[in-house]
Amino acid sequence: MIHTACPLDCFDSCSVVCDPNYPNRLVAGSNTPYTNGTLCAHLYKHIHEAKRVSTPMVNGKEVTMSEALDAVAEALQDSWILWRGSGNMGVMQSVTNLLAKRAGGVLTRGTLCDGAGDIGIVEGRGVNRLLPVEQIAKSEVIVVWGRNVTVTNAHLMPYIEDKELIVIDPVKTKIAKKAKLHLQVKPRSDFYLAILLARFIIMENSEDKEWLEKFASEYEEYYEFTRTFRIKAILEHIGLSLSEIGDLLLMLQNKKVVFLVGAGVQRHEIGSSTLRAIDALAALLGLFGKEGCGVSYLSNSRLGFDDPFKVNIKTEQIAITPFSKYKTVLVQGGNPAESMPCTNRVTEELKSVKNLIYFGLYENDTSDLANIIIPAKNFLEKDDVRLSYGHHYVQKMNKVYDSKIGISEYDFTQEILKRLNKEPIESLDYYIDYWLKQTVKTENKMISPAYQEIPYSDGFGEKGGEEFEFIEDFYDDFEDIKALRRFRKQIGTKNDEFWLITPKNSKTLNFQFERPKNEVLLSSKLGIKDAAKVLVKSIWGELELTAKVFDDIREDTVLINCGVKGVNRLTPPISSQEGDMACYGDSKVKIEVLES
Ligand SMILES: Nc1nc2c(c(=O)[nH]1)N[C@H]1C(S)=C(S)[C@@H](COP(=O)(O)OP(=O)(O)OC[C@H]3O[C@@H](n4cnc5c(=O)[nH]c(N)nc54)[C@H](O)[C@@H]3O)O[C@H]1N2
Ligand SMILES: Nc1nc2c(c(=O)[nH]1)N[C@H]1C(S)=C(S)[C@@H](COP(=O)(O)OP(=O)(O)OC[C@H]3O[C@@H](n4cnc5c(=O)[nH]c(N)nc54)[C@H](O)[C@@H]3O)O[C@H]1N2
Ligand code: SF4
Ligand SMILES: [Mo]
Repeated sequence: MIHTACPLDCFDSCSVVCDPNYPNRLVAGSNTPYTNGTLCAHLYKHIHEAKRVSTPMVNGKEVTMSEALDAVAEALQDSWILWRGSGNMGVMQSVTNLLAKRAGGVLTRGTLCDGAGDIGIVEGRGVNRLLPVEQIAKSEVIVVWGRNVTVTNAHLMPYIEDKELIVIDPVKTKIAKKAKLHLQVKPRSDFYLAILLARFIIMENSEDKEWLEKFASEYEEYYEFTRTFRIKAILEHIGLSLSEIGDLLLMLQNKKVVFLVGAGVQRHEIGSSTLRAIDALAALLGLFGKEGCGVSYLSNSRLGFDDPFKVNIKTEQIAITPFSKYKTVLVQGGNPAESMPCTNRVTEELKSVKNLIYFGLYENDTSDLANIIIPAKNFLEKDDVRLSYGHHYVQKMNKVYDSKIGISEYDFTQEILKRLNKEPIESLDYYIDYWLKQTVKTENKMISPAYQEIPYSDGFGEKGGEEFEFIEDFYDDFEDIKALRRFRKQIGTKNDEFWLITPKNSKTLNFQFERPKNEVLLSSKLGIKDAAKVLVKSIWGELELTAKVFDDIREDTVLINCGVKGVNRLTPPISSQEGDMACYGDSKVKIEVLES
């Protein structure tokens, strides 16, 4: 049997085994205990259903791989930028950083995913350490905050099902229906909710003074900061009642509490402050460094590793990559023409570049625009190492079979460097070993060097011993931006606009596989009939969709699934205040009924 791991962008990073005689029959492995005997349908679709690009193409003509690589080498003599998506989460994807370094390329910085939250955590705690699943399992109360666990993180369910569940989400998700308390908060208001909760905890004298004196002694100054926000204004802004807040506070007291925070709370300009305020709340309750307590977010999977692919070269912010500044754009493992915010801007820019190279596994909206297409190898056809943002196991991804289709990222890098007469990089084994030798080995498993059984038990900062740092200043001018005011002037007032949320769904993995139906989900209170044709408009673009009445959502919010074709025409071309992160949640929309 050959061991590998699921390469898809997912909290669970499942362990996979393959019988080389039946190489496409994938079975759950045991290199991480969380895989627990089951793989999901995404992996099946990845290998069996998604239409693969198999032939290299240059300017619409089928060519050999060698000819296509010649064309790439030629194109990289112009100014160029590498834009990498998250189609495959193996570490070897980043080997192309070395190509950028040696061949004069530019990289992107930041993420489309979790970067605002990550920086908010780092500012408060000094380092974003993963809360081990074992600690989540030991908790008594779980607050699921903007994380759709049953859909995006299903392998965690057995660890939390028996706990007292609180869910904070604008949607009554499947897990919200199981919860003891569901706070159906307004989108983009979690920062304010966390501030209010912090203030009430101190007003009621229920903060953990003993722990705070030792590890977060500036909590009284933080209390003063929370007092600069008006309670009444916040309650209105978050769309919750005082009694709901009271219920939540009661459930959090003197219990082992874990906050399971997802990417959903931080897809905003202010996303870093949101995570920092949630962390501050956890600190007031003394939830760090203790068994069965903590805040779990998407961790930095490379923490503690010396990264052989780290380079120090020019970068552009990923969410607003200015493609047209470059003659050549190399897209690897991603689909910016759909996944980036503000699709109208992105496609216009991608169309304007001289050479758009797509290096990927499937046909997608970006490959449709590209003039050079390089087929990639899939994860069964190459060696790699899988880290995880959801657990601390490290997995070697062993090649299962050779294939004539495509080229690996490692070979791509070497072949282009050769064509450009640049110094070759080290061997593939060198890099794989470089990662693996840094892991900690226990009971036939490999663990990240950053693993700590109970993170922050010695305090904060990279080495411990430091205090938690509370947020001291904050600004939020969303309602005041010029573009939003102009939009309101053009097409109506504040009262008929809705928050747009675009969360993940069970059918698709980001913009891959079966695309969700072209629907916008909205409350029956809007009076729009099921199946009506509607035009959804934001400052940045518009999209025709079918209305689907959905009473599990707030009436001031509409939902379009991530993966719906064109959804990002509606999202803004901005980067978060900190963390260089895309702000998919910073969009308000109007709905025009075209045909009911
Ligand atoms: N099936 C499936 N699984 C996936 C993916 C997928 O596409 N499909 N994608 C993977 C990737 S790349 C990632 S980053 C993770 C992300 O997984 P999650 O962290 O679960 O993120 P989202 O699905 O974006 O949002 C989670 C929840 O946040 C809610 N939400 C939206 N806006 C707000 C808000 O302002 N406040 C609050 N409190 N809640 C809000 C949504 O309704 C949703 O229920 O999932 C991974 N797993
Ligand atoms: N509106 C809205 N937009 C979003 C989000 C949202 O919640 N709402 N979520 C954002 C998030 S969290 C993320 S992570 C991004 C994801 O954004 P992207 O990574 O750009 O999107 P994917 O659709 O996952 O594209 C992955 C591509 O990788 C390619 N691929 C797969 N395996 C390999 C391989 O081994 N090698 C190579 N070279 N290519 C491979 C496939 O061809 C596939 O098309 O989307 C973001 N966009
Ligand atoms: S749950 Fe996630 S890691 Fe596991 S097989 Fe499915 S996509 Fe892959
Ligand atoms: Mo993501």
